[in-house]
Amino acid sequence: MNHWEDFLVPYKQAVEELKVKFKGMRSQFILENNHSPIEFVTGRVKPVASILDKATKKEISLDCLAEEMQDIAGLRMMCQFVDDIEVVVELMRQRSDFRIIEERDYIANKKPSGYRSYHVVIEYPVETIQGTEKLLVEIQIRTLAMNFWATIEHSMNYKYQGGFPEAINTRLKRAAEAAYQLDEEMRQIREEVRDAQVFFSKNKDVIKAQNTVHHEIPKQ
Ligand code: 0O2
Ligand code: 0O2
Repeated sequence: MNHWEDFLVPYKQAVEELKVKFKGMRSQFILENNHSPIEFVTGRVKPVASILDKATKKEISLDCLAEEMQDIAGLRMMCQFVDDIEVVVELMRQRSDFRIIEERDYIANKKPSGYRSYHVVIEYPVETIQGTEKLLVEIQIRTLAMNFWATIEHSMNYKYQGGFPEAINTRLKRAAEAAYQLDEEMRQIREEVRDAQVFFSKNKDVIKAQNTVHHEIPKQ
């Protein structure tokens, strides 16, 4: 095993464990016929090339990565409604299996790019054969609309390497405003949507069966 693989093993474990835990929270809400504030969860370990890029940009020495780079392990929780985000953060504050180190509210204070999301950095203990390792993990909590905007803007950043032409910049800011408006619209009809989510989760199998066409086997 090379040095990077060794270094990243506990981060992979942290991402996998936390995905199970957060998906478990969703399942529990659904089992109890309640609206789940978590729609879906994704996670990743930052690729080595991105770690090196960020270390250079932020002048982080490679010996200090574990203490100074907070998103080597990263999770995202997507929510239907802006109000769900606070519910998820509160659930996180109450947990005893990790400790919140920092919260960054880019919803109340959106970034100049138009980016909105709630970031929570936690210290998460991973059990390894060498003992307990406490790692920093960054969790981004955002609505589906915020995620739509951020995903597209992020991939465009790769193309333009951070320097968008003015026309695109203006359109991205307008799109961020549209995503904000979409969240506001959804807030107004959330009770309807919440009922539909509970109904759908409960009756998924029945609905699927109703929509399945059964073909008879032709007689010989
Ligand atoms: P299901 O029930 O199959 O959807 P994984 O290893 O697959 O658990 P990972 O590696 O993070 O998770 O995969 P990925 O591709 O990032 O996606 C994680 C989960 O998010 C997957 O669900 C995707 O189906 C789900 N997902 C991704 N995009 C969307 C989206 O736009 N809407 C919704 N509702 N779900 C999305 P699972 O865990 O495989 O379960
Ligand atoms: P990845 O894995 O490519 O997503 P920074 O100084 O902004 O690099 P900092 O201060 O450590 O980072 O943390 P911050 O700003 O709270 O979070 C950085 C992460 O938030 C980024 O990770 C993105 O995932 C997301 N983010 C922040 N600003 C924007 C933005 O304007 N657009 C989009 N699409 N995402 C943003 P990385 O480093 O890009 O890693």
